[in-house]
Amino acid sequence: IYVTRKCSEEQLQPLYEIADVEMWAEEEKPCPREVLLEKVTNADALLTMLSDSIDQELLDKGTQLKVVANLAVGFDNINVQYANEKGIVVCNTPDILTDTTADLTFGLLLTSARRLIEAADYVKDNQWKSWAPLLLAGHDVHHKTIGIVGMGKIGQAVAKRATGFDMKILYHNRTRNEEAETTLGAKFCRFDELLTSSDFVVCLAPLTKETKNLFDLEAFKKMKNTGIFINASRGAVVNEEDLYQALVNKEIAAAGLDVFLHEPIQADHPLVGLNNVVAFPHIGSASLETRYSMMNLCATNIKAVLSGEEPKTKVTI
Ligand code: 8YV
Repeated sequence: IYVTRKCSEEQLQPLYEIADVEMWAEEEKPCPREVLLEKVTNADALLTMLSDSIDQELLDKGTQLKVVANLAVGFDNINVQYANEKGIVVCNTPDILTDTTADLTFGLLLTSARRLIEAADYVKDNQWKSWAPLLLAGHDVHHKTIGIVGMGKIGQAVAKRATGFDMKILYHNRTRNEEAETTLGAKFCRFDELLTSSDFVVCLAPLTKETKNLFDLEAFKKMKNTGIFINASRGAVVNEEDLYQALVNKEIAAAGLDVFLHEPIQADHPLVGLNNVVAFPHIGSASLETRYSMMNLCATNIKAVLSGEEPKTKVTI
């Protein structure tokens, strides 16, 4: 079993019980592609992360590969169809990260709206000399309209948090989410209607052919000038150059981003330089409790497949 990032050995214990486990141990550097291409040749299982591209070339080299367990709910880094054609099972980690990711998403929204990072830096940088009525004044969150694009489990958990702030909830999704409508009062609407009517546009849609570059300049221009864009799904749903233009030209007021097109980004990334951008290093599911559960679920899934059993959370497309 090859594990492409340093994981907790305690959480991977189920794997140590059944096979030889090898792990990429350098924390500062992701497993290089050439290493993965070599390791897959005699691996029965891979435990992978989002930045590992599990494509046709790699799957062809894995002649004894039976299972790929991704430490994520998303699986856009894996050619699932090709894996399945080859009889390789793909697993992910849904459900257990829903609330943690929703907490972070709502936190990012609050942080962006109330300028919390700027405020904390203001004190740390010893700039607080006086008080003025509009000093670090942001935007209210309560009683505003949140528009959620992608009303899956995480979207719904964000909507639930929004009810606590007495927000009006709009959503756009491939299919209607009856539960969100009946229990949370969320209102389904067209994408452009959501953009024009929301104070906060929150993207939680998975990356697919349909959602790639969904948020372009045209979309940002439809948003309110006071609107705040939050992205906690995948960087590629956004055209980053268009987002930059929209922020610089004040088409929208601010953005809170946990995800980027090419991760990790560097501090000189144009979006990071903007005062009205809060950038996080893709930490949606990064609580200790949840990351331990995710590692454990990956291990349990791999163990199940290698023992000829059905894994708990298999990806089906
Ligand atoms: C991942 C994520 O855990 O679950 C997802 O889809 O984006 C994160 O929670 C993280 O990116 C590591 O792969």
